[in-house]
Amino acid sequence: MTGNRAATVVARAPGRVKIISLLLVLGACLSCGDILPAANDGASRHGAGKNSPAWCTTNDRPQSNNAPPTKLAYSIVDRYPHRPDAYTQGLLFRDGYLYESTGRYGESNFARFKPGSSNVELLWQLPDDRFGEGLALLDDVFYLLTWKSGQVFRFALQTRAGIQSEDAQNDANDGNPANNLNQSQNATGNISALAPLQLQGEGWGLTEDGRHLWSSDGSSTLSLRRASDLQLLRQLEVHMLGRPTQWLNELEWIEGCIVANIWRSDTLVVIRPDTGVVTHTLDLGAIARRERKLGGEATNGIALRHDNGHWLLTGKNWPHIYEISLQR
Ligand SMILES: [Ca+2]
Repeated sequence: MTGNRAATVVARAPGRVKIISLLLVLGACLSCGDILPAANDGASRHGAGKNSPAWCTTNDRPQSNNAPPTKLAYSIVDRYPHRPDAYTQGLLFRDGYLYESTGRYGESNFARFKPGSSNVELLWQLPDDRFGEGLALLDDVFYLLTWKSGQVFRFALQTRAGIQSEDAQNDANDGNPANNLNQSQNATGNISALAPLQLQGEGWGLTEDGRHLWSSDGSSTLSLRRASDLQLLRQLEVHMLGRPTQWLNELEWIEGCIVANIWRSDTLVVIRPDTGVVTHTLDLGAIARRERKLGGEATNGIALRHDNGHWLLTGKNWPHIYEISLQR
């Protein structure tokens, strides 16, 4: 229940019921704690208005955890060029730009470009012994996972010329300016390297809920992490039809729900962040088969286009990025 809906219930309740309801609402809020996802926080950048319910938690499907997920239909709105040498691992949209992290040893990089433009700005080339993975942007800091090294690169995004958050500035000056990066140690455009962080285990996909980071490691478990030090706050077991959903890869937080690629599958899954239940699936097979004929590999790469609510989807070495609109 969102804050607005709770307030509406209280406002409509008479006398003693109103007091009891108010206490229940207050109790629920006190138990919210620090680790609940900010389901509707951040509003526009997360694709939902403030206090609007998460669509995967208000579905019209049966409430049983074993109920089959609802299949999402979509229409293709547009198709854009995608650099075919990009072994896509992470994709996100911010202020008109797509940001992309890519993998493979000796080829991993971090780039940005505008949808529809073939003019790609290479922001950072990762060291040859680092295999790039998922990418997220939280509070104007990019987090870029690596596969097996545990190293998590960070970059500050200066949203206005000369302005950078105090934390990011302090971090950049702490004597460890991401010195494993083999490109210029200074800012590239309005991106500057921060000290990297470290996490245990493999890094696959990454996203953020407006408050914390969510990471995948190829298993059926997602990890909620504090952004400042990647400390594990909670683990979420993802399941569909009562069975664990393995190989969770690239992630995207969309309107209070987590959308994930499944490695070596053309199916996207929509996950409730409170229960781990897969509520919806989206079959990208028709698009993926077309891209594989053109040299593409696995489906990977999900970005919410915040300015119109569409999804931007691609895959490893796909020649195209697709903008789709859900039919729901
Ligand atoms: Ca993403």
